Amino acid sequence: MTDLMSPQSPQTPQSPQWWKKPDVKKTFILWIICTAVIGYVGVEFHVRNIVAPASENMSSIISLIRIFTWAAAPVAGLVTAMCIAVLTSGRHYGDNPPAEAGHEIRNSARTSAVWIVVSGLLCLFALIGGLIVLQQDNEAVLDSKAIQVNVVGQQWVWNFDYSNGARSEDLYLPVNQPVVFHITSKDVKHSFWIVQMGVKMDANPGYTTETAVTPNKIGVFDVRCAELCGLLHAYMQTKVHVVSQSDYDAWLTAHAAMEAGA
Ligand SMILES: [Cu+2]
Repeated sequence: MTDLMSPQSPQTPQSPQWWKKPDVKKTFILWIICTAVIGYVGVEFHVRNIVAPASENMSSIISLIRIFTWAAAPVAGLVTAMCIAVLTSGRHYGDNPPAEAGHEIRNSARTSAVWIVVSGLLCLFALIGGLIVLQQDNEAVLDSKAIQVNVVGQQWVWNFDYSNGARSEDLYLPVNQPVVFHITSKDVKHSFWIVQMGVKMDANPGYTTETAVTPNKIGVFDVRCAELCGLLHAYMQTKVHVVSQSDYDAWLTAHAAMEAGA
């Protein structure tokens, strides 16, 4: 175990093994406590304040945030525990080094290797978990039966065009039907965001981006712009009405007739 110590400060035979040292024990106990507190607070106060999901995508995103919060908690917990341990013990005043210096781990190849491998695995876990959830959004883009809606952002409104000619500044969608959004902008960059459905996609001038979702709850939800786009960006919002298939059909027919008559 002496390889975890600095080569310049070999242990005397009387020294306890490193994990038996009081400051290591203290840090370990603080680590457990900090991890539990950070994980609990992160999940309870952050994840539970996220809006109620109105699509499978949003449910997956919330689960993912919960898992990531607990995966990150031991890392944040260890850093916090070490800070508390260092600030509360072994404080030294004066010009000379403290008598018991020699706990440094920076020269330990094993500690560095463990930390690099653990960090790498956590990053890989976050990447793969994120990609799996993102992929769920994109599956509906390939669904040939999906409803197609053109979304146009401009300072500072959203416009929605349907394939039968209906147009609206409010979005209407039937429940449990996949929808593909073809998103663009007339002026500057915007970001099309359906808060409760986990949909957020850039709206770029001269370019069409696509994303998809299947709303799974009847109700009225929020559409916002998520990209600072000018003076009234904060007011660039509207509603999405998720309704039954028959209500949707009636709305769509009526709005197409209105446009044809206009
Ligand atoms: Cu905006």
